[in-house]
Amino acid sequence: MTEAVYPDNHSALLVVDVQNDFCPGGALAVPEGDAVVPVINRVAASFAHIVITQDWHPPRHVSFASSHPRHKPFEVIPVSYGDQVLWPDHCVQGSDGAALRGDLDARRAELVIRKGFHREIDSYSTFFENDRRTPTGLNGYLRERGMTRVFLAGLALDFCVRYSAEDALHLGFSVCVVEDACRGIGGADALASIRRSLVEAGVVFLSSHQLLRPAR
Ligand code: VGL
Ligand code: ZN
Repeated sequence: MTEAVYPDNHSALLVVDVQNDFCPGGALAVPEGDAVVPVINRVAASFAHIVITQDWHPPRHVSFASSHPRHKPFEVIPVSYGDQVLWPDHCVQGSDGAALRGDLDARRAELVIRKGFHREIDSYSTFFENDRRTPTGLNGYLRERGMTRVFLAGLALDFCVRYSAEDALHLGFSVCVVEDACRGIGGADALASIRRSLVEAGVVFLSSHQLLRPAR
């Protein structure tokens, strides 16, 4: 039995991109993406601080294959800040696909942070856009409110969750991934290798069942 983890008052749950387009039936569906919702709803009770992120692209966004004639979704092309995977159009601002899942209990979230709204820059991480320079403001928010530890949950494990975890580590947060509250786009082998590299970097993977509820 692995040990219990107690999210204290300086811990935040980051609920990453639990949006219709990343769930089955959506434009960029993550396999079993909807399965994270009941887990997140349950673990949210363990946290005094909950922040939700939303992928929020304008039409004709640079990450959309449809913005690049002759290219197809899932191809990789060079853009100003490096390689960019091209995706089907997804999470277009104001669309149903961009909405948070209706069954996600967002009532106690203290902040909803949107990312990917600059047409020329994609943003996987909830801390920095893909140019690795443009901040989303989340670091400042968490710091100013005394947060030192982040717990990540949501979609997709191999993109937004992964880059958020790496940035959070570099920014000096202690970082946990609630593994059963995440799903990825890639296959099992790709996900296992990402997990290994994150663990090596210092990210703690834990199960939702290890999270204790604080006495508040
Ligand atoms: C994401 C691909 C494109 C994510 C967002 O939330 O992981 N992945 N946009
Ligand atoms: Zn996106």
